Amino acid sequence: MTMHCRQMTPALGAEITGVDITDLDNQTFDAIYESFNKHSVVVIRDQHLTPEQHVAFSRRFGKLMIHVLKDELLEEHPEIYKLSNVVKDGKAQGRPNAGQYWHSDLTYEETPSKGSVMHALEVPESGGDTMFSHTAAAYEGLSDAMKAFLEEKTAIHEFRHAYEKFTKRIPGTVPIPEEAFAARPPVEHPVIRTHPETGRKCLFVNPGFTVRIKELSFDESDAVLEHLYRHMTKPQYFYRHSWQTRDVVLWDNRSLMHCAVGDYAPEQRRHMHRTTIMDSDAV
Ligand SMILES: O=C(O)CCC(=O)C(=O)O
Repeated sequence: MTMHCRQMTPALGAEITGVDITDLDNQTFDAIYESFNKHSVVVIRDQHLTPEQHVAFSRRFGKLMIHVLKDELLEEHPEIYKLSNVVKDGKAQGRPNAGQYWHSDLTYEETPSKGSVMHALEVPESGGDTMFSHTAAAYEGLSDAMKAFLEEKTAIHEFRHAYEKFTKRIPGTVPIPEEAFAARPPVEHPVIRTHPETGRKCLFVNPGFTVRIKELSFDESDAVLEHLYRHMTKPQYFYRHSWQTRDVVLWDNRSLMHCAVGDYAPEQRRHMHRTTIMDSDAV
């Protein structure tokens, strides 16, 4: 098999074909890793993975994180977070409507995430895409005055924020237990982070988990964040992924935000498994 890599947009995204990620030599893995750093979203088509193989591939990128929502983890492999609208024998097979707001995974953790690896097991006939926006390209598109203003600013992130602001408004949302919120108190991260592998500066705020910019008043923080979010979601920083069954999509949480599109009919099954890699450079 020969690996082929096709860039999707100038800012982000690459599609890789001709690989079997269950059987990768080091050289091919290094080429995928390089593509992950360079393009931030890497789509690898037609992968038939067991949960063990999904976890083993993800571990090649770093230590894996365990999601705080314990009920949504795969029983035998708690590194896998299940996102699903499938109900079997009256039991939900994962968290429905997850991530339907702009965010980067797990920025509410003390040590945030390097990247995520999602395997599509069932996808709707149409809809259920995931949108990605590039936070380094967006940073580079700011004026020098705004870049200077944001330097040394700190943002507060909290898991509860996304639920209060977005998720609980979705009809049929499954409530999140108070213990999960209590287990993830607010944390602080710089508003601008330097990507440890590319050296590019990235905006590290997102509508889902960023509560406010600490050094500003509440009103000022709301205005600055609203401006940044409008800027970060401009089409030139954007790639929209239309899922095919058996896609594996690898995305960089240091240089991206993403948003799941909740536009599919409830009878259209969408069943995904996700692992999340820790950013050990941030420890
Ligand atoms: O289901 C998706 O498309 C993305 C879900 C999501 O936002 C996440 O895994 O964080």
